[in-house]
Amino acid sequence: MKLSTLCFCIRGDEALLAMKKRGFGAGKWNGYGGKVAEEETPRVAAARELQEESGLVVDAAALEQVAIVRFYFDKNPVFECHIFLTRTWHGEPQETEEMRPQWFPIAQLPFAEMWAADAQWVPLILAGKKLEAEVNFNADGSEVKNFSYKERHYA
Ligand code: 6OG
Repeated sequence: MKLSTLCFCIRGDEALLAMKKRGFGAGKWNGYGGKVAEEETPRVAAARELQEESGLVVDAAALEQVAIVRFYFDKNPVFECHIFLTRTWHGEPQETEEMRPQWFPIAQLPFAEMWAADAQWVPLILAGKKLEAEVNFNADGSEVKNFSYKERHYA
């Protein structure tokens, strides 16, 4: 599976999402993230991706790991995604070539324009749960066939 990251910035009762303008998941709102490079930990990659795609500067040590989600497409393992939250950063989110940022009330996230499984696991982590989850989509990722999770702790 390809190791990847997602990071959600939280400001009071709002979460920062970004519209992916190109590449995998284009046209969807998502947290910030990307692939973990060879020499990196997921935590360091999450901080780097957030900075590259939004301009926000965050100390990797300040990121709180809240989940690992494994994404399968038609039962083929594709992404193992390490998911972080942060409530502290420096700067204001900027639009980049890849991402257009927008704050959303946590109670009104745009699930119709997000990955189909997000409605299942994103509310759990934004409610403070920590989990390990598996999602099996159909082949093109438009439907969730199976979703399961267990709660766990992260260091
Ligand atoms: P780049 O191509 O941007 O890395 N990602 C997913 N995010 C959600 N919410 N659901 C999924 O279900 C996802 N699959 C991948 C991980 C891809 C980015 O997209 C995320 C990375 O942040 C299928 O380098």
